[in-house]
Amino acid sequence: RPIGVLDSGSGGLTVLKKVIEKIPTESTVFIGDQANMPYGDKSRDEIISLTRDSVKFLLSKDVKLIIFGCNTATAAAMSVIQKEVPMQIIGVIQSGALAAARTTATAKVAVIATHATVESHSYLKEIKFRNNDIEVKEFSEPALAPLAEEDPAEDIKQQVVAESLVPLKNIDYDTLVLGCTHYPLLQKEITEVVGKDKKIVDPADQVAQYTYNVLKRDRLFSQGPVKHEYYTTGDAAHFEKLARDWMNDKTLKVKHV
Ligand code: DGN
Repeated sequence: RPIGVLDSGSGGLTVLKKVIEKIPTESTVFIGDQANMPYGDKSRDEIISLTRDSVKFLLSKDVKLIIFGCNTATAAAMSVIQKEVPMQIIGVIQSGALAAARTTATAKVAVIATHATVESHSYLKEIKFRNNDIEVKEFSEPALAPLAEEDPAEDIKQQVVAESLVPLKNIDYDTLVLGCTHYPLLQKEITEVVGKDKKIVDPADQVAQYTYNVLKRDRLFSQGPVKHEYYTTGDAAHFEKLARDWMNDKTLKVKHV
């Protein structure tokens, strides 16, 4: 049985890629809810209801485990939806918080995320839960997920990222958490703006490790042929181009649902 991964869009691919690299023997089903993207500016109830629809889709594909490859869905919907399904849901925020707490040497962490994730203060709470001495500053970046999704020309990406990250200039931190799964798609531009001296945490690395641990603990490893399926509620051609580039697979097919 496959592992299911959901997101509001292509950001979840950054999680999926790390999971496949870590556990190449597993089949996966990915659903991006591009038709309703971005989630970051929606109400908690709306995010829960949209995430529930994607979970139902993944259940119809007989998944054995579900990864919320979306910080916004993890913050708003994971605790509610976990009660409704029989298998474990793995979110991205606990993993990101753990990685951040381990990475910072100065106990000063900055988090960039969607509005909904910042409003929930999930990163602040989860990082402080691990080490209360760490100072956490959260910044909402409404322009960045749509930017990654649209994937415009390089100069436009650089300009929007530079403008969005101006508030980071005035604070003291050594570790930056990419608190939205779309942001690793812009990691090159983000690194250029914040400087190479900052440590950048992509929660997906820890998510992949944690997923491996859960499969091992619950004896859920698969044997046999591996298949990766991709679905979107939006424009399949646009998503297919982005997914082929990011996943490095020129034959990858995306279906509309
Ligand atoms: N990729 C999602 C996240 O990690 O929060 C949200 C992107 C969005 O819908 N704005």
